Amino acid sequence: MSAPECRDLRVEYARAPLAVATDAPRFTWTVAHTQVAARIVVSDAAGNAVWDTGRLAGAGTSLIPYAGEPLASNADYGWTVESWSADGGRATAASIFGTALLRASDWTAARWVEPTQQPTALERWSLLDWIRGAAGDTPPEDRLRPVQLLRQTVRLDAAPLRARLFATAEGVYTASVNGAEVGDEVLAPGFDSYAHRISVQCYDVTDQLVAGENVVGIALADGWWAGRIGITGSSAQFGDRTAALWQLHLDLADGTSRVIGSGDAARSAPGPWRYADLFVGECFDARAVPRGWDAVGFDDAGWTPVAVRDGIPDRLVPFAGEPMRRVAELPAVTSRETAGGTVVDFGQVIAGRVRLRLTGAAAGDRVTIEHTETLDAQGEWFDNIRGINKEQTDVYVAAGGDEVYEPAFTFHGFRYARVSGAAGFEATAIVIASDLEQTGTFTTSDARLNRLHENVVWSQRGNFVSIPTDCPQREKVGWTGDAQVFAPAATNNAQVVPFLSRWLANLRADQLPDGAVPITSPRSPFDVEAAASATGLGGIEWAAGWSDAIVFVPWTLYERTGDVRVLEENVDAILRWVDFQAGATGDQFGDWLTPSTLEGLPPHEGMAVAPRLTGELVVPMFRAQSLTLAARITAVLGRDDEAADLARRAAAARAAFADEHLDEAGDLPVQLQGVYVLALAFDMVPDAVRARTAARLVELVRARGDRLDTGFLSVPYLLDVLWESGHRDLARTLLWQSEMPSWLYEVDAGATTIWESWDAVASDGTPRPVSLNHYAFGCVDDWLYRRVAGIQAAAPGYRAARIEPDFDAGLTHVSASVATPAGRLAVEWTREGDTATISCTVPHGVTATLEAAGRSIPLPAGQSTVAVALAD
Ligand code: RAM
Repeated sequence: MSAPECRDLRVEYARAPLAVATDAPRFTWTVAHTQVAARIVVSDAAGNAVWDTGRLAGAGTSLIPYAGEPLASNADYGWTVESWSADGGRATAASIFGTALLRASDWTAARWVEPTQQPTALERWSLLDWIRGAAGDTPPEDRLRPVQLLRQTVRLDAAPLRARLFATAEGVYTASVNGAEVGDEVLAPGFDSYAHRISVQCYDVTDQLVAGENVVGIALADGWWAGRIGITGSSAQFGDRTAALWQLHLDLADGTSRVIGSGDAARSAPGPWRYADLFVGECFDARAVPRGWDAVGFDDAGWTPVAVRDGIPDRLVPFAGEPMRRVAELPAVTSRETAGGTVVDFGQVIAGRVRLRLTGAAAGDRVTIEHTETLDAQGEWFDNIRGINKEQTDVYVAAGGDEVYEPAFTFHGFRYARVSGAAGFEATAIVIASDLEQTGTFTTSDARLNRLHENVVWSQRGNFVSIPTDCPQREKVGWTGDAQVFAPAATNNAQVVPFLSRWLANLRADQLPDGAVPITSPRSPFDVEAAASATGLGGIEWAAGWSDAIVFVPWTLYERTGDVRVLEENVDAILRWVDFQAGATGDQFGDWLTPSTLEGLPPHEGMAVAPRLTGELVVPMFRAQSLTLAARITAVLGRDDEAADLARRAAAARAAFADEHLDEAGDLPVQLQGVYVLALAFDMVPDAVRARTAARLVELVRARGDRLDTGFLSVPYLLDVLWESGHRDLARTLLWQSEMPSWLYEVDAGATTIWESWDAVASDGTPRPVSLNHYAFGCVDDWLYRRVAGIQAAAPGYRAARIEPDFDAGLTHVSASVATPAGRLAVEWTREGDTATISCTVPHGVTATLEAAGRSIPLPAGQSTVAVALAD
């Protein structure tokens, strides 16, 4: 027995966070012993205890909510945990955390400042315009506007002991103090439903401030606020002018504190970016950098005063979760001269941008960087992302000499870049993502399966970019359906709770007064108007399987992490949604992109077929399943009467569905795999005919040559439904299938991410102009962890785990792990002939059972190895 030990102390999932966004943060640690009691003490900066739980017998180790004296805003705290083991041992550990500006009343000094600016030109397009490929031909420099710089001098009598800068913008910004950028975030403040909430960043600037004059500098671009965003590339969806807001909190040596804010002392001027847009790209003119603009001593006499807005809106919220950062760098793998420029291959489809190290540039050289995810079958340049304002092109105008350029206010989806106009250069791809802790691991004896998993991880990284998006190039939109189907897989690969919780806060803010939950979030006022004035797919405001994200995502997070607060935060929105859903009808996306429904038709006609065929069936199925999950959620929250009522309503919804849509043999009116999959997965089929319905699904799979024909909504359940109805071999066949449509077809075709369409690249290498980075179909990754490796949460947050590997998966070796709230749970199994050897690492606090060869074997905490003989 190892000595008792507490490790990995966290507050709101983060280690020693600078500024937690809540006044009731939760405390988590892991133990190397069986904990029987624990005590938490939180102390303020003066060392006074503000919370002492005393010794709590039976305390958990995960997400213990603060319940002490009210926490102050912008304060630092220390905390210690003591943990007692069963044999009387004791371990203790300590950590720290700080708080954000938690209350509206904290904004005492700052005012919104608007640089002098021409508003962003209004470019408004409909979905129909997009489909028709409509676009103006005015080049970006003639219709986009420059990034604005703001500078404000701050005079201090003495350097502070502690200083925090709280900042945000309507737009995207970088902030600096005395010429040095603060923090390492990119594209702050991130994307929120700005009409309802704008996130505020907190930076530690203690070491950057000096006695005397200091300068706070801000560079401010259109971003999601005013830029051309979404599928249609329409501009100014939240506003047509950018603005910034910041407040500096200083603690001084004499024991006093000072708060200084943005205001009319600020001055502005256009910066060296001729334009900067998240989709179009940016143009940076290095000759136009006003040297020293963000430092003391710069003469800003030529700069203009700013417009100062009174009143701080209550939409300000402290940023919660992980900011976007540069999370990796990829060197060029190959580079080739072509007529259009040098084509550089980074070997991996990513979201990010290219950093160029230029050599021998002459002043005024115009260097262009274009981006694409694939080349054509001949290896020539091919733009896979098209449409209005989808240029994905950055331009650098050199100052002359050896220079380094990395775009600041844009990111693109690409694997290849084409660079032209440079005398000499070295290119590096900079991967941009929300900087989530990467947690799960999964490798096997099969290289193709490993690549499939890696592709999912890359698509997760490439689409967890401030919000969960559908794709990082064409849309960058928070499609609720995509997040819904992918959430379970996402939980294995990264710590997603803070990230998805923040997105859910946006989704709740976007819920309509009648309870309808929109199909995308953050949703701009423009989105709302556009949907209201369109018909058909463009007019959809809510959709089965999309809007249900408000129920499914919190439930998934709870199942995988045991985080009850996610349920508490969302339950009201969930109940409003299921009430709305009770009688709702309307156009649907249905089992979106079902392969067979797209065959032989032009894409935009084909896309409308699955909605037409399956729309009417998915509505009642998601209605029933959301009621069931809502019943479970209210039960967890101890709202038993509501839970009973919801369960009754769910049963009635299922009975009505069976009456209306199932014939006596258990067949559905539409002969597509997806509706059968959903009917079985959501328990829409009475037990008496269930086997027959499953048999029909098997027939449908066989009829497609053992290939899947499932769309967005049903893919996540396909293999599970087959497995659970006893068709395990067919589930395995589908996993290993390499004919299109299939997961391994993409791998064999050289995919490095998950594609939007199974046929995005034909077998001869011919690409279609679609996204190669859509994670929805990557939901199968959850199957790899749960069924192939066999790691299953048998109770919320893995308090109980079932380890049930598939030794017949066609593999000789699998190694996988997930981060449970109690620590890492790892499984490694090998198969040799008829013997399987399973090694498990089980954290203290997880009750794990190995299910193998018909036996249930309890696994102790710590490491253990079991060998089992496999029957034929
Ligand atoms: C597309 C998106 C997304 C999907 C919707 C219905 O535009 O790419 O993946 O959810 O349509």
